[in-house]
Amino acid sequence: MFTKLLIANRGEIALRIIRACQELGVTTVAVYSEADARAPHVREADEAVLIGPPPSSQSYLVGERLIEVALRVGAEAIHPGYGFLSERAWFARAVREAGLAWIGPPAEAIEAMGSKTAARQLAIAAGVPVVPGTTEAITDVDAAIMVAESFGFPVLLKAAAGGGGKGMRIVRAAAEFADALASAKREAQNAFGDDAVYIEKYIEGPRHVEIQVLADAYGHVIHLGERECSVQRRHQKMIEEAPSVAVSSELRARMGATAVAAARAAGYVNAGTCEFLLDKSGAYYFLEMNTRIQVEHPVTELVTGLDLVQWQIRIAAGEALPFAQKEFTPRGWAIECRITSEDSTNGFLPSTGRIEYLHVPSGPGVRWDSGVEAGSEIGLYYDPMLAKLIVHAPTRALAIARMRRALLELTIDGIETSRGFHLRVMDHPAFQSGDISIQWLEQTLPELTSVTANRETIRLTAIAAALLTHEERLASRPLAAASPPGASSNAPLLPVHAWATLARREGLRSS
Ligand code: MV4
Repeated sequence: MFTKLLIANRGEIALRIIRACQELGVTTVAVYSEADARAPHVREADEAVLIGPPPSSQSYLVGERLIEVALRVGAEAIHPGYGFLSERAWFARAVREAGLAWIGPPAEAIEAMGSKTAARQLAIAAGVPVVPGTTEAITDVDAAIMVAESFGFPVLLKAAAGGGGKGMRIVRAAAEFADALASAKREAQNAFGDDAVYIEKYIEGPRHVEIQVLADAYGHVIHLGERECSVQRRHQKMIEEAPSVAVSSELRARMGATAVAAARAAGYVNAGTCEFLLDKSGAYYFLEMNTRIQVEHPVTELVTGLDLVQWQIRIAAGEALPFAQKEFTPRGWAIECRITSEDSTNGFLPSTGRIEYLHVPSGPGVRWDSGVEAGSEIGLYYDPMLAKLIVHAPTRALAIARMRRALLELTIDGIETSRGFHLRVMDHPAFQSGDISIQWLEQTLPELTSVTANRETIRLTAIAAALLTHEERLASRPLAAASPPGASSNAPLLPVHAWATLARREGLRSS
């Protein structure tokens, strides 16, 4: 095992890696930008090194500096987390060439999966089902329209260098093709510096289901079942779960074998994820492979009992996987909500400020993976995800009830967060039935985000706000039971501080 590891990341994933290292007996080195000098990951690591100004282009993305720091402090390995440099093949290669271990797959596997057309070719060669389409970039518009007509509109134009939905255009008829192609190419060029675009048949209303794989350096490749990630907004996942209501044990075995075949074909080592579209008929199509640890890895950890981040480090240190595929069947149900500093009642506008008060939920089956604490300043330099709230319970219905309970326990004061949005999703009948597709969230957003949707909440928060003012007036006196103004005479009485707590939970201040 390594004795010292450098974490080239920040926030919750840096803390997640620190926890894994502490249990493995590995010394940790954090890096941080000037904006993160007081961040929890800096304090929790054994050592921390300042790497530059707040913009990530001058700090967390400066690969050469990170390698230089790792060598200077005597680290033997670099864990990139997710985002930042985690899927840059050149960085993985530079880390290896500096004599350091890379906690991730070989640079060649990152490269192969980074090009969507190369990944499709590799998948096809391995017998992995892909969406009907081309594996070559479009060079001639008329020829491309002929191809589109051969499998029928609607088709989807995708950037070869893409991922994450950038450079994607749905084309519903031949007449729209040329304009859509021009704008897809423009967007791909701006986003990736590569304007290559190819064609896929557009699958309507599918689910996004992904399979977690683990591969060691000795040819053992296993899958750990699926995650359901259909609750997305603008290609940002909001809620993930494991398993998926749409995946039977028979389908899990088939999709799992497919993911293992794709990983083998790419020469994959370490943790990775194969993304699939699962359509209403139960057919599935490989989309791409994510060559990093993913944000949503905890739901798989909870239903398999494995520590995926520890396994990433063990695999990089040369340990062999001691498991057989048949040891894994998901146990119970896990759900994750991404708690972001976004105002869901205001178009998910990023919210900034200081976290004035934080109450973290706990109790049976609750996990809180966070990068922030009371006093943290939330700015605009980095991703708005503050924390992940993850629950585990015996069944999906119990997991939803547990998530609802945990969200009600959570209090974050000082900034707007996605907490209220997640509560409304947990309460939605379609989410509860599991009858959702990748289109569900954006179609349902108006009912999930309108403030007027819940008159009872408004009534209660107005009462609570009034009582907070009252509480301040009575600050020096003992708190007695008080009835909310305007409440009927047989309304239950609550002590003033209970209403104040309610007000805090709704993010209200006494003003
Ligand atoms: C698709 C698709 C429908 N048909 N490909 C979005 C990002 C990238 N990873 C692939 N994406 C999609 N590819 C075909 N042929 C629909 C999407 C898609 C999507 C996929 C997963 C989760 C959310 C999504 C939201 C919109 C579109």
